[in-house]
Amino acid sequence: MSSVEANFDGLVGLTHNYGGLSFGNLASAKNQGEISRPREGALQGLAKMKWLADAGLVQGVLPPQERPFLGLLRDAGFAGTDRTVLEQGWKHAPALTAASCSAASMWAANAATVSPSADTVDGRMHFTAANLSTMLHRSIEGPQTQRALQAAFGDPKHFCVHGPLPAHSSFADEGAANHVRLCADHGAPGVELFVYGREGDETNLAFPARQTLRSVRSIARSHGLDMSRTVFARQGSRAIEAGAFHNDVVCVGTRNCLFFHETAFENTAQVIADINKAADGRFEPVFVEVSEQDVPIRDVITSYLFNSMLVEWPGEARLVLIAPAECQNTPSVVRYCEKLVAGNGPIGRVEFVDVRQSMRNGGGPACLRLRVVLTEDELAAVNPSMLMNDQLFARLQTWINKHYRETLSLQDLADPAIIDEGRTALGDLTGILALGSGFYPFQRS
Ligand code: SUG
Repeated sequence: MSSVEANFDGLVGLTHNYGGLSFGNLASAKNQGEISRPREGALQGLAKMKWLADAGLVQGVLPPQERPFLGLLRDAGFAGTDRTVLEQGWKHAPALTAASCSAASMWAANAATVSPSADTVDGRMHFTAANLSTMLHRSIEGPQTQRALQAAFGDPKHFCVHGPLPAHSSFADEGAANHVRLCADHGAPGVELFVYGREGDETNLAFPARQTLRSVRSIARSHGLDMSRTVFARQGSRAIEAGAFHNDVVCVGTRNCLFFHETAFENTAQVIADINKAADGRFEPVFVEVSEQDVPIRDVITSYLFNSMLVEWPGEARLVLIAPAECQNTPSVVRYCEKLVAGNGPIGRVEFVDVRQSMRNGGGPACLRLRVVLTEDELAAVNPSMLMNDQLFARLQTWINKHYRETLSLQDLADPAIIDEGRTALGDLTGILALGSGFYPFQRS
């Protein structure tokens, strides 16, 4: 049966802002306190989805979460009406309250780790919602992400959605951003590559390593993966210290192609040997390694070259790299891309996409999407209201233009009006995406 690699993108949330909340993410730190443009950000993300859907790729939509998330402030002891909780939060615990307002769930590559049914022992697709336990503002996403995945992939005959791993540092998990799947064909059994920055509790780098070996081993076990086709690789400490807080900032892969920077792994030769061994007899992996000499790691981080989507474009023999527009401003990257497509390797074209609002928080085109390989039967079992088409595009465009603020400063987030503004918008979205009753916290209280 033929399978496709679908992309499910997170919609940029109503409170998209530059809080400077992600230590080790250089763009987040650099743009702290800037005024954001939520409407523009959401429309940029939507345009990317529409473009790929129009090209014939299967494209899904994941809903933003309710923000501010007053549950966090209530857990921290603030009480009273919703308005009082937010006001008191800003007055007495501003950092915590800023975290409760973050729209970071838009970066769907961090929503979950996904193992297609061709790889799992029970023949179902497995998802593990990420606990995102390293960053406070992201640690509140997991349970609602699980609900969103359940809304999209609710049929237990085909899908199994696991809850987040335990919320302890040794189980730190940031989802598919540290996971790559290589294969001969999407529907064939593949090699799953899990990348971790530390084994468990140790903290030995200047910036946090957000994924652990304990977490990825746990996920591989619960997804029922064949260990002979599973590779665990340590992320390069040089890359983490240069600002590659997720592996997908230095590496992307699809089909039989792994495209990565020379600093991506602690021991590149070992990773290549392990992947070759795991793929043996099934497919011939192709490794496209970019040297420090061609593109220095600092240019990798500013341009986000590797936070590109590597896709099979309908009708094209070679893969297409969908890179952030910022790549066009980095001479070493421009030169490299010209050389890349002029060669006869697996990548035949580079396209640039404008997701600047997200990029300024360290989220490129690949961060915004979660890849889900679907057989025809599985695709038929997905919630159809969450799949992009002309009608959904038009409805979401109208919804964004109606509800999103044009600009947002950190002070604006202290205005209690944003609570109801958000709820009204998400109430409408619940209907548009057919998310079911009691989907959002405010709909359950
Ligand atoms: O977790 N930025 C996100 C960016 C996530 C990018 N995802 C992948 N690489 N897959 C993060 O660091 C910034 C929020 C702020 O500073 O307001 C933030 O959370």
